[in-house]
Amino acid sequence: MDLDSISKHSALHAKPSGLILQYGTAGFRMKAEHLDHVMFRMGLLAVLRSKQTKSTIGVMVTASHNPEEDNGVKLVDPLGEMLAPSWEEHATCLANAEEQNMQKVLMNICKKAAVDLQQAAFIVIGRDTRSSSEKLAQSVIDGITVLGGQFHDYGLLTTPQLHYMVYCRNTNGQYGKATVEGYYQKLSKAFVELTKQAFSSGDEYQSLKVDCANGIGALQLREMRGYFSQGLSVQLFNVGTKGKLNHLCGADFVKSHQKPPQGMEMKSNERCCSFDGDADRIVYYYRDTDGHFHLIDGDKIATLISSFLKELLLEIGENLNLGVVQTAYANGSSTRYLEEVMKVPVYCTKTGVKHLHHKAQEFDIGVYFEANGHGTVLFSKAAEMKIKQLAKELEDKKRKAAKMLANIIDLSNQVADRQVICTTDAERQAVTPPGLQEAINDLVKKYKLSRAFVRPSGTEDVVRVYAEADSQESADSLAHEVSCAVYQLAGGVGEKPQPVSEDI
Ligand code: G16
Repeated sequence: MDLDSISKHSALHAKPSGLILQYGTAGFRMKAEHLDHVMFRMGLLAVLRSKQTKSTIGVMVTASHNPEEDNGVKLVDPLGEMLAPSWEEHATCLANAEEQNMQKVLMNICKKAAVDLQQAAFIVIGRDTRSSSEKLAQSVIDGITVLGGQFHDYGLLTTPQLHYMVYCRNTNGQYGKATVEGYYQKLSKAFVELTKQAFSSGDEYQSLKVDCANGIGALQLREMRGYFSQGLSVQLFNVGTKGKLNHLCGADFVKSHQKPPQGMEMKSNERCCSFDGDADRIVYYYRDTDGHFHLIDGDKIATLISSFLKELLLEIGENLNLGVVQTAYANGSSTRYLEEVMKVPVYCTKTGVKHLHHKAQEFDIGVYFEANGHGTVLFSKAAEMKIKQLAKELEDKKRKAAKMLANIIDLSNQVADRQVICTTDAERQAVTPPGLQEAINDLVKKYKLSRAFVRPSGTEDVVRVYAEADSQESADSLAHEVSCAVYQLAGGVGEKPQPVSEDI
């Protein structure tokens, strides 16, 4: 490691003095103008992680659902999963090191993580459509090259596509081809097969309206739709030509405002959905014939997928264990329905795909979804082999069910000052500031079938307030009261929070 050269280049990406950042729910995020040094340093870190794991590592430049002015970086580990927690700590130390300490911090990471510096390193890079992303991706590349790493810059990609590229490269192409075309082919083939099996002839041709949040999803889906044109007709909205990224549109907007995005016309019973800025969230919705808006968020998606999987498992007669993982944001009714009606075990983890993913890996089939639309289905290697074997051996209806399960495997890309509030119990109980949890408990008692909690966001400088109750009015009122308690007990700084609640 040429430490002098690193220091020289690092000075070209100097850290604003005093700026302290934390590797949060999904990497580093903040105003784009403060991120140059972080990107350079994450280029360095990706090389060390690649050397240590002897595998390809991914770096995604995106701030996902955040406003256009923000940016961020997510690191992707060898099997397409989020960076390991011990390396999140290294990332935080490196991002916060003052210039004069950079060499020492790098050497420390190498020592603690037993990095073999002689080992080769390979990094793949993707970025979203933010105007700041291209330059920030270049800073990542500067960090990679100064440490002698090799790289492939994919340019504009969705986050799930970058996860896919990493996984393909580390499985020698067995999972699929590490190209954008390979991604389209793999997913569309499984989708077209699955829909052929699911519908009998004479079923209506399916169509879907997609709100692309004015982000990268528009570019990729425009290319991809040609691959599944037989199974689905897709109309794109909010494609980035007029509106601002994530502004009045996108999955986060639709979920938190419980209404359609701007820029999309909805007729009754049309199927619609929204992505977020890097297309790793999806929520569906429709209007019924009376004009009422219905949202199918992550909770409902998890329930629908689990019912479908359960039916197929019953059909093939296999007793594979199926579990669902949610976060504290999951609506209580969805949890009750899964546990009591569907008899599926449900687990609650902290917010962040990385936490849910980890838990879901404990099952033969783990369905995980955050209410905001992040999620997928994980199949254990043993379950995957069993299902693929049965798809060859079984006959008639059973064979069809096994084939459908096999297509679902290929379709699910299986590859994660507000700090005054500290939480415990999967972030459902506030430990600090003193008195806050007691205040929330007292407020909750005033409403029927109610629940509420607060937690500091890991991606934005806000405190999130969640509330549910037996009516929209009560939920709104509880959310408002809880946010007032937060405002008072957390010091009364900043803007008074504007809660958004949800009917159950
Ligand atoms: C990221 C994470 C998600 C998390 C979301 C909000 O999403 O990947 O798991 O639910 O942030 O986190 P918080 O409530 O801590 O701000 P994205 O789509 O922004 O990458």
